[in-house]
Amino acid sequence: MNDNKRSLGLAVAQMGAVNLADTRESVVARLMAMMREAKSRGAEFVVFPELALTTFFPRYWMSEAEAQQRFFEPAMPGPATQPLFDLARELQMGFYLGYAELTPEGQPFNTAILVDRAGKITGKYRKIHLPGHSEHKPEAPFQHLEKKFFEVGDLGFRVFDTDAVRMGMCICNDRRWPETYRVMALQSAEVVVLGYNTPSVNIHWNEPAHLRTSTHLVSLQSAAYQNGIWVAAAAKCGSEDGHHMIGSSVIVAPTGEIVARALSEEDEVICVKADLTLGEFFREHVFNFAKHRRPEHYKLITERTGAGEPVA
Ligand code: CDV
Repeated sequence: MNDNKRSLGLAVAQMGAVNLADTRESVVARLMAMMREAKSRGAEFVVFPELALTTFFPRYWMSEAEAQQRFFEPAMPGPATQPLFDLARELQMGFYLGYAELTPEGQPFNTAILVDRAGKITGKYRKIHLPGHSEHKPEAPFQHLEKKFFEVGDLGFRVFDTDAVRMGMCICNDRRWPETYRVMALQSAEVVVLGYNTPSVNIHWNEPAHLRTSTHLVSLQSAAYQNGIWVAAAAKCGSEDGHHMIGSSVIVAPTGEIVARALSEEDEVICVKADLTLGEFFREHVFNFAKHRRPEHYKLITERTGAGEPVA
C-alpha cells in the first residue's frame, strides 16, 4: 500500500442538447447544477464540454459577423458566466470550460479555460486541429464551419499547474491526434481534459454510425496508456434542434481503461477518485521517455504535414 498516493476527485459533466432558443443563463444554470452534484460526489475538478454555452453553431451557414454577435464571448467571465466562477470559489471546485472566444482585437477562437478552486483562470487553450470546411456545402445535411468561424489556435499545447495537479487541455478533434497528448506528456502532464461536440453523421463520407463512438473511445484510451496520463472527456450530445451528437463521455485511467462512462445523452455527471500516482508506473517503465524515446528518428513528424514519398 502506497501511503503517498496523490489523488484528484475528477468529474465530467456531460451536457444534453443546447438548442438555438436556449439562453446563456439557462445553460449556466445547468452547468451550476452539475457542478454542485459533482461536489456532492467528492469531485474537486469538473470538465464541461466544448462550446458549452451555446448550440453547436458551426453546423449553420451564416456570416462571421452574425456568428460572432450571437455565439461568441467577448469577455470571460462575462455577466452570464460570472455565477459559475462565483460558485466554483464557493464550492472550492476547479473546472474546464469550452466557449467561443472573441478577443479584444476581434480574433475568433474555439477556446477552453482552466479555472482553479479560487475561481481564477489559470490556463487557456485555443483549438489547433480545426475540422470541417469554410465554404458553403448546400448539398450536405448540415455544415461543419469551424474553418470559417475560428482561427487556428495560437497558444500551443501547454500544461498548467492548477491546484497542485499538472493539467493539459485540448478540444474535440484534437483528441484524435497523438501529437496532442505527446507534446503535453513531454511537459509531464498528469491529466488531460477536453470537451467535444461530435455529430453522429459524417458529412464527408458514409461512415457507419457505430464508428463515431468507437473511434472516439480508441483515441482516448490509446492516448491515456501511451502517455501514462488520465484523460477526461465531456460531450455535448443528444439532438440539438434535430441534429444528433454522440455521448459516451468518459474518464480513462493511465492503464487505458475506461473507469467511468456516461449512460445517457443528457446532462449527466460521472466521477472518479483519480490516483495520480498510477501513471508513474507507465512513465517509469514501458513509456520512460528519457530512456527509450528516439527523437532523431521522429523528424518527419515536424518536417512534414501531409504524407509524402519514402525517405532515402
Ligand atoms: N467539434 C469537432 O471537432 N468535431 C469533430 C468531428 C467533425 C469529426 C470530432 O473530431 O469529433
